[in-house]
Amino acid sequence: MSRTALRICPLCEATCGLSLTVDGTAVTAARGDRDDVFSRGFICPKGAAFGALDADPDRLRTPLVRRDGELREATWGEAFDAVAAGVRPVVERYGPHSVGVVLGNPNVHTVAGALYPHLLLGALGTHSLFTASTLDQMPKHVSSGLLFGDANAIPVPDLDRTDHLLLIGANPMESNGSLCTAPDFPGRLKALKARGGTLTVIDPRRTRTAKLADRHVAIRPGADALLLAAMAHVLFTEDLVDLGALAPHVEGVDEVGQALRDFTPEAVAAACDVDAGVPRALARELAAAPTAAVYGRIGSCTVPHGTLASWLVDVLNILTGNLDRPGGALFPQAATDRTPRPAGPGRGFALGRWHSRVSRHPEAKGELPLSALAEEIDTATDEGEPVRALLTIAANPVLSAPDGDRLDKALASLDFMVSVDPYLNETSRHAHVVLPPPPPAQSPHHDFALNTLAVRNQVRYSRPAVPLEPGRMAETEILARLTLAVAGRHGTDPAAVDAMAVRQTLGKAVGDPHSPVHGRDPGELAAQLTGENGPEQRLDLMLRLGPYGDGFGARPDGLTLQRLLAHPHGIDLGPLRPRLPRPLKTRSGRVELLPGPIAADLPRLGQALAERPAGLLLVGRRHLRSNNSWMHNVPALTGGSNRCTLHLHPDDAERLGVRDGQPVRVKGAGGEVTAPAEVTDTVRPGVVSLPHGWGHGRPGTRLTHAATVPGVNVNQLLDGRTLDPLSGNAVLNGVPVELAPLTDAQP
Ligand SMILES: Nc1nc2c(c(=O)[nH]1)N[C@H]1C(S)=C(S)[C@@H](COP(=O)(O)OP(=O)(O)OC[C@H]3O[C@@H](n4cnc5c(=O)[nH]c(N)nc54)[C@H](O)[C@@H]3O)O[C@H]1N2
Ligand SMILES: Nc1nc2c(c(=O)[nH]1)N[C@H]1C(S)=C(S)[C@@H](COP(=O)(O)OP(=O)(O)OC[C@H]3O[C@@H](n4cnc5c(=O)[nH]c(N)nc54)[C@H](O)[C@@H]3O)O[C@H]1N2
Ligand code: SF4
Ligand SMILES: [Mo]
Repeated sequence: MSRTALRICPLCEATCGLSLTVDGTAVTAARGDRDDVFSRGFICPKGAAFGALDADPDRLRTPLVRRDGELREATWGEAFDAVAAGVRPVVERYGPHSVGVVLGNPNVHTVAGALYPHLLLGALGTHSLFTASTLDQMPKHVSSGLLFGDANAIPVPDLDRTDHLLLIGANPMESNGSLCTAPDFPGRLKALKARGGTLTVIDPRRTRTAKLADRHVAIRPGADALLLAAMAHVLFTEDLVDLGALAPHVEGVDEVGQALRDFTPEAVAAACDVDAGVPRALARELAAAPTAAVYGRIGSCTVPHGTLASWLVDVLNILTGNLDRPGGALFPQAATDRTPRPAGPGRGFALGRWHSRVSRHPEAKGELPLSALAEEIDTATDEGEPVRALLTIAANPVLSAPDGDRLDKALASLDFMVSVDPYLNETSRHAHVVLPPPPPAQSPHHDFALNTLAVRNQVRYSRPAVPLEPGRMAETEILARLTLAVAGRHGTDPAAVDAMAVRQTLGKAVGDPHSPVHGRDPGELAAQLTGENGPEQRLDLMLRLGPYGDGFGARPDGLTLQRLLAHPHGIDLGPLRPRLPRPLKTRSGRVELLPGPIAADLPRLGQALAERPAGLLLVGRRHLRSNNSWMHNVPALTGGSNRCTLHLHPDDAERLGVRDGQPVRVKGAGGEVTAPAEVTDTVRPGVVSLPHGWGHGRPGTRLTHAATVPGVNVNQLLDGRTLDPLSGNAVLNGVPVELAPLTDAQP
């Protein structure tokens, strides 16, 4: 007897609603949910493989604990005993910063990852926090922090209404979008064109997205900040600056014009390797469009000037009056956001409140660069203790961060390591304790993080599609128990963690004059929470205190968990709306268009005007049937065009004597790898491309299928020393490399 269960897809940022066919406890099919208020039936091949991914026989079913050097199956009780016994002595002997925490990408796709890491970090009190954000979007957080006073206030392009989209270093036809949650991004791009809108794509590769574009600019990698600065320059010199309704909320416009005066189209042309007419035309088109949105992603962030490029994206949106207006770039308002406060000055955003121990990298948003994790473990200094114990949660930095070989050795040297991960992979193989979460069908889903980046305000919640298998533990409970174990409260009922979170939130809310529950009794409010367990009660709490919530009776028709459960396909909360000045938390209460740290970094960009890289530059790429490092174990998602090959342009292939399919040795600052060449004119001359997340098959891993098509780890070419200084983000694109073709006989 099969049944249908609805489940939001957790596999990428698009958050599509799926309709799963469940036979017993197995998911036998996944289709797009046509009634989903946001995704309307869209699904991609990864979502369609939900059942195979869920049932992957290599998923761990029980915790593993290292005994006599070997990872062995253990009970949950034994595993948490081992965690407490491993972490506490390190904290007590060397202090809290000697315990590192690594949070990986899937934390933005799980309920557990949204509700517990901050509590875990609070319990530990460590400054040694490293996340996938510094391999990804930290430059955007820093630019938002500086411009708007809130690192999480990230404007998203109004995809469904804009007349003109300028897309920089993003390939949503493969990635399905990022920092812009939009199920069926491809369909939304096609709709933009169908309604007469225009699409411009800036990318060194002619991607599937670039093929859709009205104009494709194949820029030299790493040069976007220069191109965007020249565009802003043109807006000033051609009198095209028009802030419109934004004007009263923005300060520093003239100062930006002054600061960018050297970045003329002629001055940037050679470094970008584009004609000076290009930035001029792009700026004029942007200014002339009735509405327009500038949007930058991975290719604009993971480069040496990532924060400046991210800042310039919003500067262009602001100078053309497109920030915070329909059809431009707006701030979403998610159902679990805090109740918006009245406008006014805030606390602002600070960088560098502490520094990494070895290379003195400044923290950003409470994080240190993931590129610096290996040295924080393997290098002694007089400054304090190295990281001696590590907790990795949903992260595989051995493949996703620079210089995996060094990190691999560093992890092997730790006193103690815990991984919360469903797989024994390149990273978790070093753990002393592995705590496996259940497969997605057995987990609840709500997009706490991604709804704050969605192109339409909406709210959806899925309860687990399948009950927890015997012997499994919900990931929410795993993280609650982990929090207690590292805090020295091992053995306490994990419900205490949720109860504490509820008490804290309510305590603040009742004391806040702007809260709908101001002055009420927290105990009485807590007793009203519904939900089957602590995490559901916390969701209920956030919904009820949020911008659409019932305010515990203050707005009787408002949102509650019960109301959401009555709408299994979700509740549409309408298109994005202008919200300024309320999201601003700068000290001035306005958008600070030329923040000090940005102004101080501009001379470095000035130096880049003279750069003319002579050799080859490496960029990455993504494939629709892959996701970072962990989906290569599902046969349906590998093979075909999803292979770890080195793309290079026919001109470069000819010059270097490389044949299609021939193995090529690629050398970078951090090491070398060998991959088969794929000669293609989709990369521009002077650029080669390798995808990331490959390089499987190290001993001690359990990824049976992935090990048969291992690919190579592109991040071995990086040494981790090249960062965007403001954000600490790794430079993963525009990396200088050398190629040497191998004869088939050479290894
Ligand atoms: N060269 C290069 N490197 C890159 C990038 C690039 O473009 N180029 N991209 C970077 C980006 S944007 C990112 S976000 C990072 C990603 O890098 P990571 O954050 O390391 O993420 P993944 O590689 O996706 O690994 C995710 C881990 O989570 C585990 N996992 C999967 N589902 C769950 C779950 O439900 N719960 C738990 N606890 N664990 C789970 C997987 O088994 C895997 O070990 O990679 C970065 N690395
Ligand atoms: N199928 C699939 N979907 C994914 C993922 C995945 O691995 N696979 N990962 C998810 C994650 S974690 C993220 S963060 C998002 C990322 O989502 P996107 O940002 O859309 O990621 P990419 O597809 O890597 O697109 C980045 C583009 O930048 C280009 N590029 C490289 N260097 C430069 C440069 O210097 N300048 C410019 N202008 N362009 C450059 C590359 O050629 C590439 O086409 O995707 C998410 N979705
Ligand atoms: S686009 Fe992303 S969210 Fe949608 S089905 Fe594919 S993997 Fe899942
Ligand atoms: Mo990412």
